[in-house]
Amino acid sequence: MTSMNQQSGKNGPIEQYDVMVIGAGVSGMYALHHLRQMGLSVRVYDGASDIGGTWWYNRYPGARVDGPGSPFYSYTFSEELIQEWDWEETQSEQSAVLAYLEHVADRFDLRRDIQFDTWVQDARYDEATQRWTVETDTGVHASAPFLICAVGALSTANMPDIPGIHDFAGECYHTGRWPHEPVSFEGKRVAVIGTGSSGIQSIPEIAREAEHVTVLQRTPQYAFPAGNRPITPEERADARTNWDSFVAKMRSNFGGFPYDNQPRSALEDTPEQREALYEELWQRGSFKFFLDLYSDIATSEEANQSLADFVRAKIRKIVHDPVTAKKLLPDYFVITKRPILEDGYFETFNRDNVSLVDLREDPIERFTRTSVVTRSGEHPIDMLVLATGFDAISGSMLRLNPKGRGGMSLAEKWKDRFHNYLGLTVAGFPNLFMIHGPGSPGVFYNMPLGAERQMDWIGRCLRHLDEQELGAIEPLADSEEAWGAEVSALANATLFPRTDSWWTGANVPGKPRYFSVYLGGSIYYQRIYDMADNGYQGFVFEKENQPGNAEAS
Ligand code: NA7
Repeated sequence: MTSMNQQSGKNGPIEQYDVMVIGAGVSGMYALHHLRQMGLSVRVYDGASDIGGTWWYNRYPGARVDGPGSPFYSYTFSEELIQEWDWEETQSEQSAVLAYLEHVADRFDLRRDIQFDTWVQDARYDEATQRWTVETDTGVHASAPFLICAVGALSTANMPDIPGIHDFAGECYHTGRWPHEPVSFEGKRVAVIGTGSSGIQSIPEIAREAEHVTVLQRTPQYAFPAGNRPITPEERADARTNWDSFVAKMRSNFGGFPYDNQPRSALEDTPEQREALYEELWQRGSFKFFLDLYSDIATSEEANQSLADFVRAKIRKIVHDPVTAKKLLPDYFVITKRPILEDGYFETFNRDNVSLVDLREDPIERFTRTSVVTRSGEHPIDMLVLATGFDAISGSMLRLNPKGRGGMSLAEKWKDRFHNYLGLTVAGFPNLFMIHGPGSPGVFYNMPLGAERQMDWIGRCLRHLDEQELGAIEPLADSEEAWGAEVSALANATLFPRTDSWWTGANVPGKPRYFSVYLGGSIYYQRIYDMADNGYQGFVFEKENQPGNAEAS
């Protein structure tokens, strides 16, 4: 393989690398480290001013890990990291996660190969040279045989298109693009659109300070107690002493955390026993709620109903005003939208300075310079918070919109479905790899660990190409079709596709509507390694610099 040097192109010098990585978040940082360890020259580009990706952007008040949490939401590639990093809480706040990532960047001297404040505007494959070239908004022109897209599953902000929204003259912030300067809510009338994780985490924080908060809710949500607590010295010592066995468990367990799933069906228990379990889990809180639940909550309507009823009863009990409580009651299958962890969200509606607008009966008509107007009337506001989420999973790949063989754009290829093979590669886009893209377990798995495991596979694939003197790899169209069928078959065995969510693309108008995450959990990693062991089954290779000389595998 080549190393970094420069060649001249018609627009000036072209930097040459072995691999270019787009994105310096959790995935891109590990990609850089791993590729460097392989002895490759790597350049990483990121539009942000520092590392962290989603954790760099999402600094809204109340932002926390809302998965199974610390210390297992972390890298596993270096044991030193667990030995030297003190996680303080189970649901770490954004600043703590970012501090950890900064520590990783320092420890492995990552920043020297990352170009920040640099947006990749164009990425295209050249069939003759078997190389990708990128052009950036800072005038960089660079080329490498391989392009790794670590662009993030939750990084392209979803901006609502509401009449007059650009006329609003007050402060306006999207939770996924929160300013770095402190935002004061004091004495302000704030409207919040959106009640997903970001809205539900930030609304109680905003309400503590603001003069008034108007929550504009399109879909009521099931939310569960976060149960955040300090990590005890014993837990920390246990994680450090037994790190290897924790990692082994993380790698074998379904979701990538060292916790076993409850194997029992809800229907094996009496209603009283179910109620007792739900109450116990509710009191304890945390994402472990979902792991310790019955095995069929996401597959059996009856099991699902029992938990949905339990949470609805809790909401009715917590919220004093019955009219508000009724508006807050969700009516879809519980956990078929991303489960949310909350800390005082429902209680917030008992405050005098918080009101709820149910957009399903009272939709937003428009914004003016000073207000939001819903069907029932005008709400004067000083600040608008858009907690409206992301064009998730596929959105950032489409924003990059790489051009593959014959100049075909990814947007063209993905207009009806996010065709891919193994959630890693795309036919017509040789030598391009995705981390946490559609077709992978991505957001249904411990994301730092998932990124490591996908990247290790990619590294092994690059080594294979080098050893075999192969110039390009891409999947066959048939392989993509079979993989797509496998993704859908797994999803269709559950209740997930039956609810509108960002998992199904329903939150973004015009987006292909299907459940694009691979629901096999850790089985996925076995599947992709089996494919590699079987001679990269389903892929086609080209010899170095001999385009068109394809060898099916
Ligand atoms: P989510 O979970 O996608 O939530 C976005 C919220 O914004 C949700 O309540 C949406 O309602 C609402 N929304 C989106 N567009 C509109 C418009 N146009 N009008 C009214 N309401 C709207 O994003 P989050 O940032 O909260 O969380 C994303 C993930 O980050 C989270 O799941 C964790 O994994 C971490 P809807 O439900 O679509 O009706």
